[in-house]
Amino acid sequence: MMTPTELALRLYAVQGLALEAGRMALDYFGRQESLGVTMKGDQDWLTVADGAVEDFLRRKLALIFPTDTIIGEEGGGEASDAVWIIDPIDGTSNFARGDRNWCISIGFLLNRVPTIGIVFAPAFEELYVAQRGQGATMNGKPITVSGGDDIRRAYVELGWSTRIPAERYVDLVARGFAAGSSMKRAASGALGLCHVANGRTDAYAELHINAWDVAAGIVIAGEAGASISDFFAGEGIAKGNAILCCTPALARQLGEITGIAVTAR
Ligand code: LIP
Repeated sequence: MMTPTELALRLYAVQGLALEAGRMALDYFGRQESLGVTMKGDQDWLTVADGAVEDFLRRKLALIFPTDTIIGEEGGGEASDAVWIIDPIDGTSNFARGDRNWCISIGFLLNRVPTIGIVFAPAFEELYVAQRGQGATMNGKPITVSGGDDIRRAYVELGWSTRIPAERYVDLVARGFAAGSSMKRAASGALGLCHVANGRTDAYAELHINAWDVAAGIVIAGEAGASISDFFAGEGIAKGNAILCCTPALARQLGEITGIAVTAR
């Protein structure tokens, strides 16, 4: 059993690490010519900053919390009852092109339950923080999802990657427009979930996404009042899963449109 103090220590320590990692990433972001951009696959971007920031977070987390395990996008890792799931740069395709929509994402799962979420978007100076049962904040102020309840006024973000056949994505976009919703893609799942949490959008959906993109955002959006599909069911940690995160009032309709099961809170 982890005590409330041990959890509070983790929440406090990792906010500091996220800010430090953010400054490090912002320094790289400012030197676009030396990012050493490569492709891990089609439309799957990588820069030297991803590895450097992940190494920094791993070193610090292992030092402060030696019994916890770590899973990172670049270096992988093992799950355990106390596991950090980190994405050093989420939105790397934006980062590599000088677009500010990227972030550091650090999630903590206790006994497979998403418990702590920290997302820092340094180029926007926006720090999202949440702990299970304690609400969510952005830059220290409480945040909640929008009251969006009408699909014809809904603003929906749909994530995309080459992990899913383009036809399935195009079908989903067509169904969303046919229902009357407005849609966008901004290439960072972690920030996509945070934007549901602070009401900038009414929903985020993606047909397949990885645990490191959502582990933190699921806590933040959940504590802000969102209805969220059960991403960590089955092999979600190891293999990823589909995700739907939305206002409770839109859960039924968006569940039908996306085909992703979500229970309204
Ligand atoms: C990105 C995710 C996004 C997904 C992209 C990519 P990355 O993560 O945040 O939701 O649509 O394809 O996987 O590669 O920037 O860390």
